[in-house]
Amino acid sequence: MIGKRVLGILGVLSAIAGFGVAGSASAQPVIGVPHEWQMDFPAPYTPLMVKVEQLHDILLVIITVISVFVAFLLLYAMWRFHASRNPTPTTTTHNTFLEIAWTIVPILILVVIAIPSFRLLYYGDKAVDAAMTIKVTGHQWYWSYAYPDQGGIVVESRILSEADRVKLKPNQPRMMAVDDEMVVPVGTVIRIIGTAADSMHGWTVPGFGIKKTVIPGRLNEGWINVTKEGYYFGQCSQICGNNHSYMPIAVRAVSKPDFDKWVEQKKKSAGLLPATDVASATPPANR
Ligand SMILES: [Cu+2]
Repeated sequence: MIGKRVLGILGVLSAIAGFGVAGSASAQPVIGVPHEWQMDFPAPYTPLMVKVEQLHDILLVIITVISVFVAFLLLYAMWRFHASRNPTPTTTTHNTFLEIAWTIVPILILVVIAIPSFRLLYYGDKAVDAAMTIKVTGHQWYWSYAYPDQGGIVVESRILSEADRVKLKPNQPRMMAVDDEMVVPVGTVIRIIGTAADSMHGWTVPGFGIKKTVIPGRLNEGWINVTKEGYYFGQCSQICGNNHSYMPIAVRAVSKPDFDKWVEQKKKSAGLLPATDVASATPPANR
């Protein structure tokens, strides 16, 4: 009976999940957003986020074992040494072996945890063989994205105005959609360098596993390699002033040919040099 009910609930849940996927199916589906009743991480869309989740899963096992062990010891001590069972307490105060053990064992556990943690930190730290670079700049209160390898085009990304926010399209989640998003090609290692123009900001896209604090006068580095086409969203993660919550991050991952088309279009509208192979390899004259 209970088994049947569980199966029924699972059926309903999978139907809802299936509907959600079908409902958002379009040329550029919105995939990197939080979902209602989400309990876990967002789905990973870069190799880095896959590794972040793997480390999380290992740590979850370790902390669960530790918590269960400590809880068992507490409960056992409460039961075994209760006044009714143990009317005359022992006067023992020290046990050298135990004290060394409960110092050494946690140290060893921390060392074991440190190895994959540091590996992951260095994995996400620098882009190896990046195909292109995007420079992210945090402003009060919007983002700008410069593409030095694409002739220096710059995208300014602002939250949709109040007027636009009341007639949102399906691919524009409320408070996260912007007027002009960062566009990246899929399957490409992209170096992200970040700085800020005024106060500190945080360029954070959960689905990419990237969270870079951007600081005026400094350049921080990270990288992404997005595996799936679609819209991804994130938010500024550094309290940066009164419009901190109004500078969302929107990234659109497209195929490489579509990215080239987008670059051409941006160059044209910015009045940069005509796009030939030679021209795109030289910095624009008006910079
Ligand atoms: Cu900010």
